This record gives sequence, structure tokens and C-alpha cells, in this order.
Amino acid sequence: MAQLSEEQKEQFWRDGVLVVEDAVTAEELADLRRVFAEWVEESRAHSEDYGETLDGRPRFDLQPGHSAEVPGLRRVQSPEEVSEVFAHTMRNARTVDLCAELIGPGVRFHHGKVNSKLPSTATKVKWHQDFPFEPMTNDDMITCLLFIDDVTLDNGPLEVIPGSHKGPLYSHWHGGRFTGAVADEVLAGREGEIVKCTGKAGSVCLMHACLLHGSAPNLSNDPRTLYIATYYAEDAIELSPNHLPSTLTHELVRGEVSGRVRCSAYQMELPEVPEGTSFFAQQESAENV
Ligand SMILES: O=C(O)CCC(=O)C(=O)O
Repeated sequence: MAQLSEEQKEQFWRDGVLVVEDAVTAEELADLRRVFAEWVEESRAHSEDYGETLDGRPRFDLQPGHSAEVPGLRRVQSPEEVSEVFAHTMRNARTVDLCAELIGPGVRFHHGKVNSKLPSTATKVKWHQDFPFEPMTNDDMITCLLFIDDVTLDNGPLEVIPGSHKGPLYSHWHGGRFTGAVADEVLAGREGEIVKCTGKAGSVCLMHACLLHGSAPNLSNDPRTLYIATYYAEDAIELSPNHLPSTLTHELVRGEVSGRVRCSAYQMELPEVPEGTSFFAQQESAENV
């Protein structure tokens, strides 16, 4: 059964972004919310980033200022490795069928994470494109941002520049470091083009990996938590070390193995894997350049 109308597909390829409601079932959503709430409770007992991912970096990333009273759990890396609920969603949610209609039939998993902006925290995401973090032989790659909470204009929604996925791919290097953010000049004069992606919990924002995006701090008393899973066309091959490797990386989630590789023409600088817990620290380092 077709998941997306022709109009929705056209919108995705034209704008590089499409919000679709009911991307998970009510039960899947309730499970995701429950597991994340447990992680927030657990974070109250920690004063530093903790846990460990496949490449030895911490799994649970705390916003500076985090405390037992005001938890600032801003990122859980590769949640699918430590939660059956997240692994189930990564493999089975309707989101994956939507991706298969856009870039399939064969689709593989690239990486996953939870990004949360809890109330009274300063968590923000500087403007960037995802593809310069994760070069592949072709750019049929979609970042799926699943809304675990309602996303409103006040709680730090994803902000995008529609159409920016058509190019150029901007430098994310500044002062000799990969900062994971584009230069301020890239946004200069484009404020009028910015669109905020809002929607009710259970919706997914499908975003082309080359789209310019960022997000501001949460100014409300409600959390804004996203489960972000990135998928790519089965006939793409990774060209640099995965910045968030997990035991599930490259798993085929839809379709068959084709035994083929497809290349698109582009050029850009290679990225650097973050030395700190996640790209939040990488982006913050840009403030010191
Ligand atoms: O959390 C957000 O608002 C955006 C997330 C994002 O762009 C990322 O993690 O790469």
C-alpha cells in the first residue's frame, strides 16, 4: 500500500523536507516515551556523560548545567543498541516504509540518536547539513526526525531552509577544525526562507541529508524530544568512518541486496569524527575558533 501521495513525494524532492503524521503507532509512541523518561530519571544520578558506545565514546550526553534537580540529558547515542523499543522502531516503524518509497526499494540504517531539549536547558543545534558528516557514494539519504513530544513553535522546533538540499554543500571546517556547523555568512540574508517544522507527537519530519537545518533552545515548559534515525539507499557505500557507529550500522531494513554501487557527482571536504561525546561538543568548540 502506498504510504505517500505523489504530491508528498514531489514536495519532499522539491523542498528536501516533509512532515508526515502518525509515523508510529500509539503503542510504539507510548513505549518510546516511557523508555526515554526512564533514561531521564537515571541521568539524575550522573554528573558527567556516561555509558559507552561501540567506538568507546559515552552514550548519554549531558548538557552543561545538568543537575539531579534539572536534568539536561540532551542526547542518547545509538539507543537501538540498548533498547528493544528503539530497535523495533528503527526496523519496523512506518517511517521506514516512507523512506523506502522515497529512496528504496532497498534501504539501510546509517545511525540513530535521541536529541532532547528538556525545559530550562540551553540545548540548541547550530546550522549544518548532515551529508558533510557522512559522505556516501550517492546522496539518497534521509534523516528521519520522529517527534516523541508535540513539537511547537516554542519548544525549539527543527528549522530548515527548503530547497537548500539542491546545493551547495557548505564547509563545516573553521580554523582548521571540523566544527559541524556552517559559517554564519551562509545564513546571512536568508532569514525569510526559514521554516519551522512543528507537529504532534508521533509525526516524523523526513529531511534530505543535504538540507540546511538547525534549531534554537526550548523556551517552553514542555520537553522537545526527537528520535532521529538516518537511512540511505542500499546501493550507496560509506566513504568515511561512521560518526556514530553501532552494531546495527548498515543493517538492511527494506528490500534486497543488489550487489551494486551507485555514485552521484559532488565534492566536499571529508569530516572528522567528534572527539567528545557527540556533535554538540563539536559544535560548541566552534565558539572558541
Ligand atoms: O535536534 C534538533 O533539533 C536537530 C538535530 C540535528 O540536526 C542533528 O542531530 O544533526
